[in-house]
Amino acid sequence: MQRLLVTLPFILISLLSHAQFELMGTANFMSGNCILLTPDVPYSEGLAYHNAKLDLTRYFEIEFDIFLGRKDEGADGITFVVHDDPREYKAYGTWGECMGYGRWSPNAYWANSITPSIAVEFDTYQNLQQNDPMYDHIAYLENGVSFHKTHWNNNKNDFNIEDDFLHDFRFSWDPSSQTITVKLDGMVVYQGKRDLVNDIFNGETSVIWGFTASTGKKSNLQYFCLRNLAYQPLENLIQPSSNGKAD
Ligand SMILES: [Ca+2]
Ligand SMILES: [Ca+2]
Repeated sequence: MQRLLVTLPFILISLLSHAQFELMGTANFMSGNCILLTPDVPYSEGLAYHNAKLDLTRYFEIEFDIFLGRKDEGADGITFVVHDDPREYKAYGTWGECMGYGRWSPNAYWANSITPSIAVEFDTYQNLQQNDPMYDHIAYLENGVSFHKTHWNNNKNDFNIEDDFLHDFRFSWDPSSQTITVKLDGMVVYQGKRDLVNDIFNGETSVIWGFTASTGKKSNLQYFCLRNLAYQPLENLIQPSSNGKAD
């Protein structure tokens, strides 16, 4: 039995595939290893959850391409969500400005929203009720609250992500420092420290993850494309022996 020498920065646990996603609403499989969230049709809502839960006790990095549309005047955007909602793979939030994730008012507890949860929204339409700026932006959200006090727009008042391009999205979680890092096209768009297991998920370490999106009066084609899910190097990883069993 020999130990595997880890030379790559990450061990790829899985190359993602279509079949690993559970779809709701307008979500549908597309060609090119992509999953449709909403067509360019008003009042659509689509969600896609990976069927294997994330383990928050371990480092991970998730990488996708996201597409937010080709009309600068479209709506509403996509969220990446990590949740432990009791509805599990049937959990969804309010359509339109809440992007299938949140609720229109923080105090509207009766309204559909995904909670307990964290999310990152890629917001392409200004909704004053959610404190949106006039330009496209990215914001960190918790427990189904779409309202946000801060956002990221690369300090550009013409920031636009409905530009007919795929955008490289990465989300990483480091449990040792309790740090969330979100990147878009190589730029850090959110970084924060949070004890996710205790402060959000009430001690639960195994959580569901995926994407939500919606349209409202205005719309856009919105989808994501599969790339990688990677875990940290495993120094003690044991290579299976020739009979397929590890010892
Ligand atoms: Ca825009
Ligand atoms: Ca919005």
